[in-house]
Amino acid sequence: MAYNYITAAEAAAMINDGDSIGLSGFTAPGVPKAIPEEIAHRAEREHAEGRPFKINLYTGASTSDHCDGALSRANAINRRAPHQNVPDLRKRINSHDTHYNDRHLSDMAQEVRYGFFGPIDWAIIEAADVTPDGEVILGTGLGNAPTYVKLAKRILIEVNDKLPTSLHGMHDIYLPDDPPYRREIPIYKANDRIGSPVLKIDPNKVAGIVKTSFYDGVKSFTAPDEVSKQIGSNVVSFLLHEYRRGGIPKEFLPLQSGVGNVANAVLYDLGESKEIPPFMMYTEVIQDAVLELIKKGKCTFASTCSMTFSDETEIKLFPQLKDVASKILMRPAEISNNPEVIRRIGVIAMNTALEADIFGGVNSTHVLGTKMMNGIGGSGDFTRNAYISIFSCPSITKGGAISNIVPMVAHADHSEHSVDVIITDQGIADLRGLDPVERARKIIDNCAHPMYRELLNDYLKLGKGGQTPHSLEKAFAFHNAFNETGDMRNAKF
Ligand code: 0RQ
Repeated sequence: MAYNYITAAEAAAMINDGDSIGLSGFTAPGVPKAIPEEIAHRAEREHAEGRPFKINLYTGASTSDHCDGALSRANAINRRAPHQNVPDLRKRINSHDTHYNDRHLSDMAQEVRYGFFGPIDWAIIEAADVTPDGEVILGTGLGNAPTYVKLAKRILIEVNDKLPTSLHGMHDIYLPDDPPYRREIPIYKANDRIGSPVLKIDPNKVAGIVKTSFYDGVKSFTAPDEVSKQIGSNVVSFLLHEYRRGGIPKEFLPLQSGVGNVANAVLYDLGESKEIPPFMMYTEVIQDAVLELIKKGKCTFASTCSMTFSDETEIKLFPQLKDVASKILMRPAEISNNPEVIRRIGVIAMNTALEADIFGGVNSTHVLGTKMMNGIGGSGDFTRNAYISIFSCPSITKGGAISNIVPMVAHADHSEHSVDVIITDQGIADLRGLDPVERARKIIDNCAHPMYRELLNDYLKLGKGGQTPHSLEKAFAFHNAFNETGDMRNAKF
């Protein structure tokens, strides 16, 4: 079939106020870049004329400034799910200009298929290539593209000439049947391929193709600071200790790691360790550090939803993609983050907390309990189902005015029933098998900053018994002290 080649502005002109749009991609990679910006311009013009114009925007994870940034500045997003990390959108969410539904990333596609988010008007996807009979080579991130193209009434495609067609073969596209017909996801090792290398779409639904030319716009990582390095080294000490004592099998187990400086520091140290054997990753995002491990042979395979490589890395890698193509598979988010698979293959999960409490609860999403940061992302998919679930964070933030170890988390994303190990720059608290009071002592002694230990012990003494001896009166004394005086050290018990 001959497609209609159009401009991004022509594509944006087809979108109506109130439309629901599903985008391909996961983090910046794979997310369309030209059409969302034009939708933002369209919204600005409509608003200037006094007309309403907002869309509902569903993705795989966070996007980029081309998308969430531009659309939020134009106040053009009514409803948003399942994850975000762009400051302009965060402001819209916290002021309720945008209704944000923070979902586990593995849940999103199936919940859209179940109809929980209503009909999908448009799928907008980024591709390296598309054939006349509707076979699409996707880009560097998948997200929930297979579900969105299946459900959408119409499809728009950005064919990005920076994406090499040698991406063909690096995708593993698989859509599970929905209950009551779903069978097991047949992944038994991180490198099992189960689906198709191309995304099949109905060419008759394609409303137009826009030609673009963009790298993904991911910035290179700055060298980790001293605190991140210390946390990273503590995580690696924990893994080594577990490995030596036989807590991790001799073949090692697949790793999941979040994004950011600590994740990079951990992967760097793992790469340097002579004792840890080559390992696989079963994760949602791989960054530059994983590519280095793959090149060194330390990481033998990475199953992911997206290759979140910096532009610098993409420019060097794309002409030589074939060298690593057999070591990476990109899968839809509901497979990269699939609870059944994570449990079966024994993934070791490493995620980051904003704050953790003395009993092992973790807050990953809400600053001081109220302001949305990014969302739960994939951390819940992995934490709840992992072989070992590790959370890390610095012991203090903002020069010590905030303790990241608090009496009770001001928002609960991961409960003590799912969290196995907490690690800060101060040390490691292995919580497995411990009761709440034992956990509290270990977290205070090993993870809290020395300047907060006495206060936390004072809090623990307030408890009037019970399995988890909280003082409901004083549980948020740290947060209240920060809100009132700008420093948690002013908490009084
Ligand atoms: O504020 O930017 O003003 O300096 O929060 O803190 O230490 O830079 O943390 O960038 O590693 O992000 C949990 C948000 C950590 C992230 C979170 C302030 C701090 C700073 C950021 P400034 P850091 P990181 C993989 C899995 C959930 C999703 C997830 C996240 C800013 O890891 O979004 O895991 N996780 N996904 O000063 C008040 C506290 C604070 C605090 C830090 N306790 N109270 N402010 N800050 N702790 C990825 C995907 O799912 C795709």
